[in-house]
Amino acid sequence: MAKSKFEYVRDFEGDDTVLPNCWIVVRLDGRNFHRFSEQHEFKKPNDDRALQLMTKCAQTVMQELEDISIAYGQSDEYSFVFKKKSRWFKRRASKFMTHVVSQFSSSYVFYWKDYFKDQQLLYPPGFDGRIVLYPSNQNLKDYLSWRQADCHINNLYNTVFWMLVQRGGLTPVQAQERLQGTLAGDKNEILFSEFNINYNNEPLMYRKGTVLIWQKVNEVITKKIKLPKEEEEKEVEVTRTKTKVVPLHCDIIGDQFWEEYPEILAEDS
Ligand code: DGT
Ligand code: MG
Ligand code: MG
Ligand code: MG
Ligand code: MG
Repeated sequence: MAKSKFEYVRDFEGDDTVLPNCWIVVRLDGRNFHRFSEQHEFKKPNDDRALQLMTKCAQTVMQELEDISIAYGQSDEYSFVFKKKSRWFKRRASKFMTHVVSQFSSSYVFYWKDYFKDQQLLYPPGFDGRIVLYPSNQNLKDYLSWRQADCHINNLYNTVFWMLVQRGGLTPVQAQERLQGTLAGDKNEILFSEFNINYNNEPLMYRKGTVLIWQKVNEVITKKIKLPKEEEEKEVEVTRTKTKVVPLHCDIIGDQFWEEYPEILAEDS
């Protein structure tokens, strides 16, 4: 087929193929969710509806796109880890990033009403995305540990902060001043001695964030079958194994998680 004289413009497209043999991480984050959470009256410091909607969108991303082996989310962010050996879209960075962010954003709007039953979506939310490559398993584990440590630090701070404001009667400025320079131990102590709260008993989803992994689950379904010698259709129960995306709220900084799920970092992934 003859080429048009315009074809040369293709040469201006840059090559954004990512390095082989590296874990490909795409992290997205809600744009100006400080405002978005205020306008949609998110519960402070943690809104179950908002966190569960984020996780629903992340599950959708894992199911719709190829080669994502694990995801981790907290607050208004989610990270998706693509397999080292993935050949999806010839490993083009822009394809990974844009597919993740657009699938997630449309899901956020699509599933909004399932989670926020009494709260209308007031304007279209947006998410930013970035892509980072990690060449070793240790780098990848450290990346995920960094995000989970961030979740812990922010959640501890926010939990005490909002206790001081909501139950301690402090203004936000006073609460901020009270917490300036305090260490984790001091914050735990304030929660315990002033509000009778043991931080370790706060919900795991708030303290650890959400890990999404693939797991085999048995599903029992009823199937209609017609036996050759019988007139009527018969209902029978059959068990089938399906691979599903399951949410966990567990520690991923220590070794235990990685020993329990060795397939996530397996050499051929
Ligand atoms: P950005 O990401 O630079 O466009 O700006 P923001 O405002 O999204 O900042 P970011 O991502 O550092 O912080 C997340 C914001 O989202 C933060 O203001 C708290 C809010 N947020 C996230 N999850 C919850 C929640 O469950 N409840 C409430 N009340 N706020 C939340
Ligand atoms: Mg930010
Ligand atoms: Mg944000
Ligand atoms: Mg954020
Ligand atoms: Mg196309």
